[in-house]
Amino acid sequence: MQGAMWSLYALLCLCLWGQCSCRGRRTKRATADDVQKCSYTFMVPQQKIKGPICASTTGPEPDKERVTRIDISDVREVLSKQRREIETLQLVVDVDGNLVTEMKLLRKESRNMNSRVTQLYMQLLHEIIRKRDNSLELAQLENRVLNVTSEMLRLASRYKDLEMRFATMAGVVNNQSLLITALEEQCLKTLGRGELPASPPLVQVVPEHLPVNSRFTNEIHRHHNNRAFPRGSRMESPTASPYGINPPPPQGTLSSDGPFKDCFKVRQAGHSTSGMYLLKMEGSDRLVQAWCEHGLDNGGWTVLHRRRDGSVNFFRNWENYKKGFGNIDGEHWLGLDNIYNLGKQGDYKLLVELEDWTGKKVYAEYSSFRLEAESEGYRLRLGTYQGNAGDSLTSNNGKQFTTLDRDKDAFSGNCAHFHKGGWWYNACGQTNLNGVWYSGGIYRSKHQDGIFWAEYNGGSYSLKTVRMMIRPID
Ligand SMILES: [Ca+2]
Repeated sequence: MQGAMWSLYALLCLCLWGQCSCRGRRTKRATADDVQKCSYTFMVPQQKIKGPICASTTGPEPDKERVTRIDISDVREVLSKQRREIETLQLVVDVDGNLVTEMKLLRKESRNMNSRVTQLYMQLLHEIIRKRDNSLELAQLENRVLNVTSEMLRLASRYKDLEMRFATMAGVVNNQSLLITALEEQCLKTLGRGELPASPPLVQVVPEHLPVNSRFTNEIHRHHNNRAFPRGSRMESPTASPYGINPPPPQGTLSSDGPFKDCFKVRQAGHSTSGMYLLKMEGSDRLVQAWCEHGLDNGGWTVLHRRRDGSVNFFRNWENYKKGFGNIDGEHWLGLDNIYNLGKQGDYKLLVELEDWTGKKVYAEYSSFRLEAESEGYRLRLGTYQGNAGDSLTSNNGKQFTTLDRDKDAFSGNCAHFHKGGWWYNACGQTNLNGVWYSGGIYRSKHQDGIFWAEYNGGSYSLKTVRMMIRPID
């Protein structure tokens, strides 16, 4: 069946092809030699033919212009060959394109490499320069090390010399210490004393009731030995006295009247204002400034001594205590000579006014008061006591005045040295009103050198203010 179909198919194709070629020849022959009978050659399959069959009687004639299968096959072969060549050429072109791209990449990479090489070269140069600089710096450091080493050697040499000198000096000091010790022993033997003087006995009087508002402090507000006086202070020099014949102008109020015999005469003259007045005692040609207290007990009190703020140094020598020192309107000491001259004029009584750190004031009054002459060491002569402060001064009655440079007390040593003042010391006594002004009341010191009145608060309580003043006996 299938073979029959293929035979029919081939016949149809040949028939169609024959018509076309016949028609083409017929067209050409119609123009050349008019009519020429068309002949066809059919290849009849072996199957049974059921339709008309056209058969050529003359057979095909060779046509030189006719394209044969062979030609087509040749052309196709040529085309195929050319196609293969084209494909080959295309492959070659593609390969060349790849090579060009690769070349471009290689050139780019080459440029990058050149740039990188240049950079590395610059880095290398920089490194070389830096190393050269480091070498210079290293050389400088080596020089400095050498210099320092040299200096160290020199200092070591000097240190060694100093050590030798120190050893020599230490030997000298040791010899001097031995010599000083021997001299001290020799001095003590010469003076007939086998040992240094002991401290005076402490005042044992201890009050039952201390002031409740006392500030318990060890602070030395203004110590006599080391305090510095401010510039412009009216503090007098240790040997100067403000109570000479021609005293300097006073700093406070000074009456133009006078001079007076004493402050009681000032009061009698009608002056009722406390302040500085000019006095001139009988038997003396010296004018003396003094503070007259008229606000206490009808006034007329001549102030001999005043402490109130520690502004004046009371650790002074004999000459100072004789002539007086300090500020009349502040802390001062009127002077032993002036006190002596005052007492010579009549019968005076003494009032001692004490104030503690609570503001409480007490007093001790003595019915009579006078001093003996300088030749007697300004010996103290007191009457009987009355008052509310307690009697701490009677133990000093009949005693000469003692200063650091004139020891007249009953103690083996110098009471002025221990109590840091000047006073009619006994051995050494119950009072020290010219001692160190301590702030706050209770003070601590190796020796009792504060301003104390033993019957009032004891020897370890330094009073805040103190005044000693005299007035004729009523
Ligand atoms: Ca003595």
